[in-house]
Amino acid sequence: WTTTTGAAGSVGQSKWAEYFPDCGGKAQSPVDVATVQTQYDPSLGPLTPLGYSQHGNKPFSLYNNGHTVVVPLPGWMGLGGLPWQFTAVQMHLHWGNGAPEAGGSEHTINGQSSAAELHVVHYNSELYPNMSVAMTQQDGLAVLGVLIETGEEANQAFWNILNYLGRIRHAGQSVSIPAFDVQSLLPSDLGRYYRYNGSLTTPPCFQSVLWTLFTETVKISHTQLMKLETVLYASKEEADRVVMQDNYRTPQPLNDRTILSSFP
Ligand code: SG4
Ligand code: ZN
Repeated sequence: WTTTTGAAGSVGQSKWAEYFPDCGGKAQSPVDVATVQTQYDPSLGPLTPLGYSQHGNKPFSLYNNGHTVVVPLPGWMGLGGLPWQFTAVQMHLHWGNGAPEAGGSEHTINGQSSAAELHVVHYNSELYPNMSVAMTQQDGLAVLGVLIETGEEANQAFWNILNYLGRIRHAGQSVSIPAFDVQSLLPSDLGRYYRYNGSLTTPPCFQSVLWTLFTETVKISHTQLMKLETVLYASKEEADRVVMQDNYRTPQPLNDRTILSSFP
């Protein structure tokens, strides 16, 4: 028996604020980027992933947390080019429902969704001792957002994750996978991006995230997208196979925020 659920499913996102007040706040994520309303900030230099390509000899792990597939990152990975030093924590993905042309990204550009979105989560290790403390602080987190589109060719870097989804079909499962170059998942141009202050896109929706959304998208093949959108279940029991789909939040009001761009 197969059912589907998603961010728009039974525990609908419109109800999040009843249980998690921050989800109803004024600086929520994701947002739509209306490009004509963004403001160029010449002080926004290129971001520099630190140690992303250095994976040592320990394997990575991959787990299904019932909402997405998560890859915890080793503590030596960080991010340069921000006002503080940030340490990588984990990366995960958001996607749609397998229908052709259906969106799956959280951020949209001029109202357009992309097929999926990769998030690399970091915490401010200069000011805070760990992720749990940092996520409650206004300047605690930095998340990189990468929009994913489909193209003709398979993206070899993404096979490092997608190849193993069949081993973590059920919520709660995890698998050890060969370590790989995390930077290979990112676009090549890390100098062109949008920047704004926002939140975690899932409850508790803490407004603690300095968001970076790269303008360059990365491409994966249709086959790769289908794998992402159909292999995982949001459920624990083999008996109820709730396909993990549409695990994205829809764009939230910008309110009085301005989205900056790193380019004119
Ligand atoms: C996903 O549910 C991740 O699984 C969560 O990570 C993550 O929470 C949450 O999204 C929100 O992150 O970049 N989309 S987001 O704003 O990183 C955190 C885990 O549960 C706190 C490990
Ligand atoms: Zn996310």
